[in-house]
Amino acid sequence: MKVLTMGEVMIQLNPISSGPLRHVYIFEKHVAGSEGNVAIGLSRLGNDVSIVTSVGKDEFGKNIISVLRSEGVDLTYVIVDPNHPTGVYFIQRDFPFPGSIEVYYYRHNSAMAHFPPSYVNSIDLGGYEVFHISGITPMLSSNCEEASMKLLEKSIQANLIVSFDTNVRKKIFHERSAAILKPFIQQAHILFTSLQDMNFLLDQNNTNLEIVLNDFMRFFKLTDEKIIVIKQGSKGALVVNKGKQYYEPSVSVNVVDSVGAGDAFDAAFLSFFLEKEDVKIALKKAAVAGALVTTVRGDFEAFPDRSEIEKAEKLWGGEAMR
Ligand code: KDG
Repeated sequence: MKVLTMGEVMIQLNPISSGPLRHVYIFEKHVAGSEGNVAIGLSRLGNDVSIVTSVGKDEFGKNIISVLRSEGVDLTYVIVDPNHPTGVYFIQRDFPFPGSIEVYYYRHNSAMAHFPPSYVNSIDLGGYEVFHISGITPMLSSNCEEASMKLLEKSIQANLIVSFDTNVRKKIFHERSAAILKPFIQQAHILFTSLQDMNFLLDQNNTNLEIVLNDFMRFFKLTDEKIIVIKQGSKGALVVNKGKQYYEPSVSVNVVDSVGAGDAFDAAFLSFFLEKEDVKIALKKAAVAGALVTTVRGDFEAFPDRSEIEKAEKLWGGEAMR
């Protein structure tokens, strides 16, 4: 399957200790960013993936390019911007309370934030079957909003399957986010979301998933043709399509770093669903991939290939996977 994705790939500074960042002294450097994580996951599963992104003409940009290249992601549409730096973000863990995870972005002036919308005209969609993007990209800047909207329209015109993850990130989302993301939510064939994301976009806080999903579908005028994948972290995942519901519990593992699990889930679900058109198989593989990436630091490092997913399924098998 040939997939195009668009998003910011950043350098992640991942602390090796917990607590407030002012007292963290040692960070591990990783390459991260939602759509880049999905691209790497899809590539490890044997798909041809290209990413549309922009990095700075700096050491971090070189780092990102070499990681994407070594992971087999096509770099035809990667801009190297001499005037703006590669985006960076830090993770803070277990502060102000145990279990909390907060991210601190240094990306408002990044190369990706300055992505030129006119560049989309030069993207040749010939041969691509799928376009994947998340709500993060249109929210990065007005340039990114315009560019991602143009690429969405171009993908629809070229009859690509559109995959969209709402991916709400409270630090960059705002009161206009629902309006900006509306065309993506409405035109996606496959929509990944969560209870929290739907609540945020509806500007409400309701814990009843069924009610929230109904409200969400009504608000965005979604028909039941859409494949809606609701990720619920350790509570599993639910797919709703044509009046049917499919549920898959999560796999219980020792979580070392949960950041990136949702992207791994998306990549595996997309790859297996579009290959076999079987929601149940795709959900099982996605649950395994999502769990495995949480077992080591970084967003994508532990993303499994096909044989590793099979091994994990055999090892954990049946009830042990619950
Ligand atoms: O899904 C993981 C991403 O959230 C992380 O890598 C950083 O892309 C990122 C973002 O914008 O928060």
